[in-house]
Amino acid sequence: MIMDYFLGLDCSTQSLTGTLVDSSQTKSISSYSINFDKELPQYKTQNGVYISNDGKVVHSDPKMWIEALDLLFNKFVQLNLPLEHIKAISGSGQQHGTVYLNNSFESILKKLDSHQPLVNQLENVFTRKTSPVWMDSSTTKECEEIRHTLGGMEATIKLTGSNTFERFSGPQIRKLFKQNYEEYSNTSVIHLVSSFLSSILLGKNSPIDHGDGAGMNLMNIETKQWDRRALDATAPHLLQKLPSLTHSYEVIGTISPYFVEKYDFAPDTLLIPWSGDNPNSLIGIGLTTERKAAISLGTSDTYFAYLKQISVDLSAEGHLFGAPTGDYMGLICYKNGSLAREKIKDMFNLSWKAFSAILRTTPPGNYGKIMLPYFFPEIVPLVLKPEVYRFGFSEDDSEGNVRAIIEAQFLSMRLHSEWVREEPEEIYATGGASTNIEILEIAANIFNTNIRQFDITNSAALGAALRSSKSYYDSIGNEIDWTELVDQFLNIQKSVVIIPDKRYIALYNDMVKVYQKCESYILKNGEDPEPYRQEFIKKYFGN
Ligand code: ADP
Ligand code: XUL
Repeated sequence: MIMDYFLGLDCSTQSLTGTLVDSSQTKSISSYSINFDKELPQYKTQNGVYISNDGKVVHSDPKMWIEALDLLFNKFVQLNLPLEHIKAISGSGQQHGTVYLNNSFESILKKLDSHQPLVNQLENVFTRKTSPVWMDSSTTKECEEIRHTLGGMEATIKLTGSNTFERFSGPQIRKLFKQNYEEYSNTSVIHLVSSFLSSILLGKNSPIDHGDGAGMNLMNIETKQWDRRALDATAPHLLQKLPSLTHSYEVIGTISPYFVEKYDFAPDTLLIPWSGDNPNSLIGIGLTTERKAAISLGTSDTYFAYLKQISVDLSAEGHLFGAPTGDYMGLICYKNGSLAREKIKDMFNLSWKAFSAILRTTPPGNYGKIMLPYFFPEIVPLVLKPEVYRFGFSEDDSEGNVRAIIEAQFLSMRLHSEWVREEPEEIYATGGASTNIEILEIAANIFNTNIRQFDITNSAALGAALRSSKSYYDSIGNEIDWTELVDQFLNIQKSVVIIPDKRYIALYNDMVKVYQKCESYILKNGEDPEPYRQEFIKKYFGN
């Protein structure tokens, strides 16, 4: 039987995953992962990163990512996966992170020796040992400077699809240029995590796709070209240092001989540009039409939706990225996602099972106990100094804390996602925490929308595999429609629909208002939320 295999790789915050799909009649999906902390302990990362300066500076090691790539492919060989039958490969990277390389990068890639590990040969190509990643929030000054040069917030949003954000690549590049001019000028090429790993597979510099390129504050969101004004506002001679931009679905070449010789990939394996994890997830979770949305509960929590047309968030909290289909996606991102949930879980020495049991036995509304969970600096709303605020309960109240963090996360998401939320008929859930049905039940009640849980929780790797299959079939004249393609792979998965409990509609409609009062009291000197919170308690808990 002929099998058409496609590979999607996902270099996320905490792991590298490879998802292999068989696109022929049989249809199958299988996934394998390398966890950075556990399987590459020599890099000494915690949750895949290094955190310093009060949580503001967050970097990772690009050498760890390439070592993980060799490790994952070795695992594939041990498992006897049919690498020689893979027709095309694409990938996914945590967004915004940047990798700084000198002028030997491309020449070394062109003559890689398949008897040596990648990491040994690429040791000296970095002008900066570590890479700032999406959790970094140390560039407030640079954000202000770029925004000011571009004519203010609204002009910046309309030009690049987002306000300037601390973690975005442009402000990060500007920070390097200002703080370490030598490293900046020694840098010949600046890649994103996605285009960096794509280059390794390709054996030369890979382009950046429009999906991930939109997370840099450097790409014109309408023309999808590097924008001269944005480049000039960021750092000198930047155009020379950036790879070209391309559609996410373009074929960019074939796999480098290193991987053919070492792992037995076919020499004509096609490569499709890597994109960001969220654009890939858009495909993996099947959002190729409007009226559906997704929540991704990974290291970051994100809420996103496919958009046919350009639509920006002038309140400046959200982002407009390119979608792999060539259209757009709207997104908001939280830094206090899984790692904040883990903080509470670990604070009370709970397993996920015990954590979920508390969610099952505590009431919606949590007796009016409300948390603002800024364990780490937050993106939405912008909080630079991490601090956790509790209204009506203490730090040692285990039950109160467990429910409060989950309710806070989804109340905030409901509040801040309105610009991208055209009343979705259903919200699809993905990411590591989407296995947790109790968490999804709270989300369903807060959004008052059905939430669908899938058995594949890494939709970014799956999305990359599906993207590579689409480009491959298109390239051989066997065009397949995006929606038809994604539906085939959604339909073979088991999925569970969580239906909101109508008894809590009014409660959460009221609670989101109290939550908003708490947020604006702390962050914007708003009025005291206490009378509203007391009224809420009286109405729903009777004392
Ligand atoms: P990323 O892709 O950003 O590296 P993942 O999507 O793999 O992250 O998610 C990893 C996170 O999933 C872990 O940090 C962990 O907190 C969370 N997780 C795993 N299992 C559960 C569970 N049963 N309940 C809640 N969260 C979970
Ligand atoms: C999105 C964002 C995160 C990262 C890591 O803007 O910063 O979701 O892509 O997953």
